[in-house]
Amino acid sequence: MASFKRQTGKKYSAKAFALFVFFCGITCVKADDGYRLWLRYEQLTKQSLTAYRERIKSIAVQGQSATFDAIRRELSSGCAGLLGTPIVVGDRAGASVVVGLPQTSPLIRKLRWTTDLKRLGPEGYRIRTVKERNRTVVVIASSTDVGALYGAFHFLRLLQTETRINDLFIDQKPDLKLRILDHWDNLDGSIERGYAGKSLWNWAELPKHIDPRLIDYARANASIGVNGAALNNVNANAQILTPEYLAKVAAIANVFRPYGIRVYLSARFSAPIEIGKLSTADPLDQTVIKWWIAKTDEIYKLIPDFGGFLVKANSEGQPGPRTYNRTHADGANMLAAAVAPHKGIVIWRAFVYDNKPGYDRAGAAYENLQPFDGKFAPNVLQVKNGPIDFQPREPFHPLFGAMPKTQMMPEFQITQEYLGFSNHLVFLASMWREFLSSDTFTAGRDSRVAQVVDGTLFRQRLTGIAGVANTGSDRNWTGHDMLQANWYAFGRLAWSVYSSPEQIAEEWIRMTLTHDSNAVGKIMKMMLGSHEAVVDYMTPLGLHHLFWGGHHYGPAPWWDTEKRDDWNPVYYHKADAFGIGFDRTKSGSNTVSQYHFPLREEFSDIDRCPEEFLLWFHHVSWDHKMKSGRTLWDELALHYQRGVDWVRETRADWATLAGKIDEERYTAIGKKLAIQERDAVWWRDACLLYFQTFSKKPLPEGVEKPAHTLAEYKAKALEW
Ligand code: GCW
Repeated sequence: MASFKRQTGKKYSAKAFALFVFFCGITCVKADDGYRLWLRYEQLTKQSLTAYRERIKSIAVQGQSATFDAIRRELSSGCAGLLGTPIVVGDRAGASVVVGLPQTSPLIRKLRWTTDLKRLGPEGYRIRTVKERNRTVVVIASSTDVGALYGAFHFLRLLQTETRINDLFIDQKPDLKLRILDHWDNLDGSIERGYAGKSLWNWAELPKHIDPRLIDYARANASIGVNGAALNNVNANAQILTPEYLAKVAAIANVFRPYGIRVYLSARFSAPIEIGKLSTADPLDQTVIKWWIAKTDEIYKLIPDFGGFLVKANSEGQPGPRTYNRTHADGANMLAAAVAPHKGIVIWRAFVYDNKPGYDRAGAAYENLQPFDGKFAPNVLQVKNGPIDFQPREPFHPLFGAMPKTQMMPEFQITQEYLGFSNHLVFLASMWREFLSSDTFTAGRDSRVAQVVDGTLFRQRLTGIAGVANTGSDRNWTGHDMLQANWYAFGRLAWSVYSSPEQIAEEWIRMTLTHDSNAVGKIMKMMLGSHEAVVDYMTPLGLHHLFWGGHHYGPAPWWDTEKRDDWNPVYYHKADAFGIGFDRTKSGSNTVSQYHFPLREEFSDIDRCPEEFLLWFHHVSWDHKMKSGRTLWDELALHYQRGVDWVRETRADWATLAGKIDEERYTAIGKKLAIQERDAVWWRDACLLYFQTFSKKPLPEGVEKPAHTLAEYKAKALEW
């Protein structure tokens, strides 16, 4: 009889070993390094297995293309894994799941869905349970290969989340056309504001060697509907546009194509000088215009479905049309003309803020761009969600709702430059939901940002959204296992701008972490409370930009040494003996006027301004009476404490999940939560000690005594 030996030398029978393995399968959860993201395809729980095995006996994927091959691979590995038994995936009629297009599948043709599928657009799909000659068949249909791929991923998601598939009746199409990840990846492999390792693009080895990881990146994106990737940093290096690099970019595009992902490139405005040897990059200069046309043609020869250019111009030292006394519209339109014959687009960033004495950075993008409403060729203006810069909480950017004749797409930051890098658990869907649900009042009540963005309000043709990626070469992609949820949430919200953070969180947890309902509930609570908590312990009540200069990790509200005022926290909080906050009303910078009536009036009125934005719009006395009846000072201190308390409770909740999640990720997430607690305490203490030098008031009851002195917090940055 076969036997295996333990170190003790004692012998055990194979039967005992089998039993041991069996019980392990029940009681402990297999180690997981997080690489598979939400596409783990681990065997499901017993209840759903029986039903699914009954329903899914064989799968027919009817279509021939690289995309259909991808569908076959995904359904075969997905279903085999989830159902714990190999499933035949072929193209034969009679299968219990059929995937295809009217032109590739006799069954789908017979169902006469062609018109409906057209209506769902090139990326839409239909999933239905239909009766076919006394059999029940799940049909996944689309008018395009990529639509079918999205449908296949949707079907897998239903299984992964253990949803009933007996009577499916699903029609889906994306709310937005462009769903793009912006990578701030440099050509040397580093990532600006990246906290999960190096770039996923291995430029040195490309185009010869294709890292198989690129396929997994594409799969993950396709599974959530992301259909574009801007590969390089917006602080761009013109080298990316040289033939040498374009060949590498083309190799990446070839990997992404079957998954419906187009590549975009950040274009450096001065490229005609740097790599074209011209003496100018003036957008109205004929040689410059010709250079961009030739360059664009060259790109499209290599990459026929190239998405287009993303441009950061005249911002933070980047070159742009203003360098030549031309307008943003001049610059954007020149590039748009070059890509137009190829159906490419130009995404022009609105992150522009010149530093003039006495100005308010929050109003700068509006001042620079709003006057050009209607003057942009069919470009897309990419606007950050808030008027400053990806702060833990900002009011929505006033440009949404102020440029009805311009196509606009929001830019989110999935990577957490100002939210604790890849150390802090912050589920960003809550923040994005808040932004999308904000009412701009631009065409009366209920003119929500989401309606501006999805084109229902101003009928823009090109709709979209971008997110600065949080991915990198770390084995688990995002540094912190839980932050994979933000990549996931970005895609899901981009597909469906009205979906709820609750639904997204639950889906993601069930697909990624556990099916145990009790554990799912606890983790949802953590995720859904996390954004408010980070705002509490970093920048409550409308405070913003209190970050240590340069890296933006820990607090430094005292920071006052940057050459530009608006890079210094003191510029933003303006704490003094009277109070704290930035007056953006008429008595101050008046940038509140960039919002519409009656929101403008509400924000302007210290008594009606939502407290979460109080110090964003007002300079408020320390003694100001808050809604709670407490003074501003006490309330501020209690918010900081509340943020710390939340992290502690979350750690305690996490401790109860031992055994529910595999050991590897359970431990890794636990370690990150410990860092988050250390940091939350540090934020609270550093900020309160510093603000106390102005308020001169004691900490209210319930707020812990700081662990160190202000001098100690000032002496050394919080390390990550
Ligand atoms: O948030 C700021 C970052 C810069 C970034 C810039 C931008 C890519 O600190 O690192 O540059 O925004 O969005 O252009």
